Amino acid sequence: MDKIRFMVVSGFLGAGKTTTMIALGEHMNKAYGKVGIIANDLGAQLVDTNLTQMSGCTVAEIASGCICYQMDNTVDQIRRLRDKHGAIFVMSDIPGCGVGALDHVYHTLADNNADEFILSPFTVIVDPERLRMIMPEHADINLPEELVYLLQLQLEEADLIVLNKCDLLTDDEIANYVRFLKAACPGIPLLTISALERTGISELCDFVTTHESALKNFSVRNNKEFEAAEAKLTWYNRRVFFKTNSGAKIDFNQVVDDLIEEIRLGLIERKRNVPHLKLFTTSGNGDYNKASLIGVDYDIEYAQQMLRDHKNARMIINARAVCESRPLARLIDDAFDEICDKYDLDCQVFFTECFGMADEGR
Ligand SMILES: Nc1nc2c(ncn2[C@@H]2O[C@H](COP(=O)(O)OP(=O)(O)OP(=O)(O)O)[C@@H](O)[C@H]2O)c(=O)[nH]1
Ligand SMILES: [Mg+2]
Repeated sequence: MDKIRFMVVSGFLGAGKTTTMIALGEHMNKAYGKVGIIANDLGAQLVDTNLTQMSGCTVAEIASGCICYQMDNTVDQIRRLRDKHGAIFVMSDIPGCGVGALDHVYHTLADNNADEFILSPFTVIVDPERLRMIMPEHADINLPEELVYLLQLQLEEADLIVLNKCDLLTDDEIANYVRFLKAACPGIPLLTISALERTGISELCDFVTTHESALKNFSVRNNKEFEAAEAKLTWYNRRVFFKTNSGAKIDFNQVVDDLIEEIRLGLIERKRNVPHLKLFTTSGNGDYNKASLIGVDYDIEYAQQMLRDHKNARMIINARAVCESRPLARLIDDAFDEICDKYDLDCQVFFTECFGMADEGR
């Protein structure tokens, strides 16, 4: 049997891992061969899985924990994508606070399954806006020092660095980021793309299908600073069903917008932040809204908005916040109350979980 290629896509919260995997998946399905995507995150009810499925890519989900700690499951999922769906290339992301998959995943596969898998470059997606934190300007983007360290660790781990969101930059700015990354990460290949506008994707495809991981020795086992960075973050996942009490159709784009603004205000009041807040809202008939906020100081970004009014909608909300878990859960509850009053909505909550990485008992 031919070997199958496997690749991990890493990168900071909101850097564009999911958008890049979708862009690459769509391109490779046409230009290279069948691709499978594993959407990996902590907890259940994930916006990214829904978004990736809407793209038409073949998707498997590994929720409830990083692939690093469930290698048997990961290998099973790769084999299933190969055997059931004919995938010749599988990529998986890891949670945006993640570091260590080179050690846990790549080295394990190289040691145990070298006859079955080719390991494509361990690819780290970088958002230029976040990069400013470690550039000479030391931009203060309202995130704690511990997360600055996390970004540095992620860069160190890379076989390939991909500077994303280049559509937001001038040519001079791109050149400046490239200069910085080449000096800060010597010897690590670098590509520039816009996952959103699909530029640089064919070059990325060529690179990851013709190169292999250098399998560097890089580990964060027993790294207390890494644990301290993870401990700053709280994960919040909720799924609800909204229904207008009057039975009238309304614009759920407005509901999403107001809900995010309420959460933003709640976080600002408490001097907290949210490196990535994601909402996926759908009427169930193909019409959907996908919104992201990558910090309280930024505008809301929409990958897609609803095209029509609806009288009900299902919503998944995922927050990866720099905020303690109980106040986060409370402020999101308050935000839901506000929008239910404003739009006269009935809101049935099916699922909520909220946990800190350092919470005892997990
Ligand atoms: N302008 C621009 N925005 C982008 C690009 N790629 C991603 N985004 C936006 O950045 C936000 C985060 O993108 P995601 O793909 O969800 O990022 P992620 O790394 O998967 O996020 P997590 O899984 O939460 O860590 C979304 O609003 C995207 O639409 C890009 O190339 N250009
Ligand atoms: Mg993602």
